Amino acid sequence: MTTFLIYIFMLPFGHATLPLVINTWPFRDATSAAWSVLQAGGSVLDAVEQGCSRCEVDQCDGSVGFGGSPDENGETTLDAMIMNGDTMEVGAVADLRRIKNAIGVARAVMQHTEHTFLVGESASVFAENMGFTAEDLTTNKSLSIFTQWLKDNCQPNYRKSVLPDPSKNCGPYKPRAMSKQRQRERQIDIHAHDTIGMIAIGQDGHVAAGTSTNGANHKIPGRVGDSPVAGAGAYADSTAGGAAATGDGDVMMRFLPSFLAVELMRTGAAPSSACKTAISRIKRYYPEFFGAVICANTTGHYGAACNKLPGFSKFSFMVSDSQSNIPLLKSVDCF
Ligand code: SD4
Repeated sequence: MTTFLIYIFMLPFGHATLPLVINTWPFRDATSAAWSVLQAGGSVLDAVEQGCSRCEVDQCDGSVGFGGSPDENGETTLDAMIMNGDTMEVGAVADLRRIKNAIGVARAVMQHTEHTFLVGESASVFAENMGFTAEDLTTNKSLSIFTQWLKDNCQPNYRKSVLPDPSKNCGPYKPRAMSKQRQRERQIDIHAHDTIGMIAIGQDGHVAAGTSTNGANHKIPGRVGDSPVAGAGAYADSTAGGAAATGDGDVMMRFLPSFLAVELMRTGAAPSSACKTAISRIKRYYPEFFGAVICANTTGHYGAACNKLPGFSKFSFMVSDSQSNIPLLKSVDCF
């Protein structure tokens, strides 16, 4: 009995049962959609695709998918990726225009090309040729975010070392000498969720992971974040586990946190500690970065970690496994 109790207390965050679906933020319907696919005998890739697609249709929390994060021109563009942890195949798209189902296009890149990553207008043409519907991704909401931003003299924005002073003026901008530049605080909205990252692990240990996002409000046209980059936004390896990240992708992608977390789980680290180490690595250089990582290993243990900031002390994520059979909201204290 004592040994049993000790064992229970030693268990890392989360019980270990397979299959498992875990995703960033409280996007319950996305978890449900992925779980239903697994329950119906579908593959983990289908689960991740369907789960993330739900957010692309429903605009989870009003923030993922079309009608969000208008860029400096007011346009919404999408980034997405999907990874098969059995074969290590990846399909990804970035700066995708006019197509709502970005993760569907990422899956098409994986299944119908020898490539990994398509971007921009050409990715949209590829999608249209593959039968995806072209639609306007602008909504009244994204239009009003954009209009307000113009009224606010294009604040906040991502420019630096340019003229006119980007902290007071709209563009067009020209480069200015680096020496005169004062590092401005990064303007990240920690309440905008923008991104779904999901991991699905089958009964047989097959791991898949994926992401879908509209990126960052007022991004510079052409900007690609971490979400569609394998090892940054998500990573899957059926010999170790899966991970997915959310937050300030411009910073996070420099550290490949999802890859790092999976590699740590391979060496035996518990998922929560793998996630923590991935966050710590970024924190060392960017103590104020906004971000979180979810991790799951092939035995069905899972965990998450986030960087504590004023206004961001807990990170919420969703889990579905055979113990609960319905999506459960979990949260972790940031550190
Ligand atoms: C990006 N990582 O494009 C995404 C944004 C995000 O919560 O995750 N927001 O930088």
